Amino acid sequence: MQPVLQAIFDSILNGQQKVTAEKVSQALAERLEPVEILNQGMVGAMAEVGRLFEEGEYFVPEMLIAARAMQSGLAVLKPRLVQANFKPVARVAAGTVKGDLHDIGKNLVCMMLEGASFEILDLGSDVPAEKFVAAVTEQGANMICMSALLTTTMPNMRTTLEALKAAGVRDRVKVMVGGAPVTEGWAREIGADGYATDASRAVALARSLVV
Ligand code: B12
Repeated sequence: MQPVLQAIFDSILNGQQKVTAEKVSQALAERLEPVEILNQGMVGAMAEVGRLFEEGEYFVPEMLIAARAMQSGLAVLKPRLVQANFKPVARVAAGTVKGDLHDIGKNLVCMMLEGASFEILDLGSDVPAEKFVAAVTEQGANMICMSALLTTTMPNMRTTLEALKAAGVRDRVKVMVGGAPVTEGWAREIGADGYATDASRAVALARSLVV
C-alpha cells in the first residue's frame, strides 16, 4: 500500500480524527484517485476495526473513535466524490433502519448516488418505517435506500416494506437494501427491488432500477 494510504488506514485504526483529515488531503494533493483513497485506506480500515472488535481487542469506544476518524476523512473526500449534478435522476430517501445507529455505509451510498445525479433525502439513522413512508407520500421520494448493520435490525427492512404496502405506495418506489449482514437472498425474501454489496455497485443498481 502507498505510504499515504497506509497512514490513513493507521490513523483510522487509532481514531486520530485530525490526522485522518490531513492525510486524506495529502493523498488528494498527491493526485491519488478518491475511490482508491476510500476503498484501500478508509473502508479497509473499518473492516480491520470490525475484525479487532470480533477478536476482543477493540471495544465499543475504540469502534466509535475509529468511526469518527473515518467521518472526518469522508468530509474531506466528499467534494471530490460528489461532482456538481444537474437534473436529478430520481429522488432517493436513504436511512439506516430503526434501532440501528451505523451510518457510515449509508452516508457513503448517499455520497456516491449524489455524485451520480440522484437527489438525496437523508433521513439519518434509527429511522422508523413511518418516516420512510412519509418521505414517499409527503416528499415525493421515488426510491428508498435502507441500510442495516445488525442482524437484529435487518427485520426492520421488512417492516418498512410492509408499511409501504399498507400505505398503498409500494408500487410508487424502488427499494434498495444493503449493509454488511444483508444478502441478495434476504433482499429477495423481503421483496426489495435490489441489493448491492458496496456504494459503487449501489449506483449501478440504482441506475438500472430507474430506467
Ligand atoms: C463503526 C462501527 C460501529 C460504530 C458506528 C458509528 C457510525 N456512526 O456508524 C458504533 C461504535 C456506534 C457501533 C455500535 C454498535 N455496534 Co458496530 N460496528 C462498526 C464497524 C466496526 C464498522 C461499520 C462500518 O462503518 N463499516 C464501513 C462501511 C463503509 O461499510 P458498510 O456499513 O458495510 O457499508 C457498505 C456496504 O455494506 C454497502 N451498504 C451499506 N448500506 C447500504 C444501503 C444500500 C441501499 C446499499 C445498496 C448498499 C449499502 O455500501 C457501503 C459502502 O461500500 C462494524 C464492523 C463491520 N465489519 O462492519 C461493527 C458491527 C456492525 N457492530 C456490531 C455491533 C455488535 C455493535 C453494537 C451492538 C455494539 C454494542 N455492544 O453496543 C452497537 C450497536 C449500536 C446500534 N444500535 O446501532 C457488529 C454487528 C454484529 C451483528 N451480526 O449484528 C459488527 C459487525 C462488529 C462485529 N464484528 O461484531 N458500531
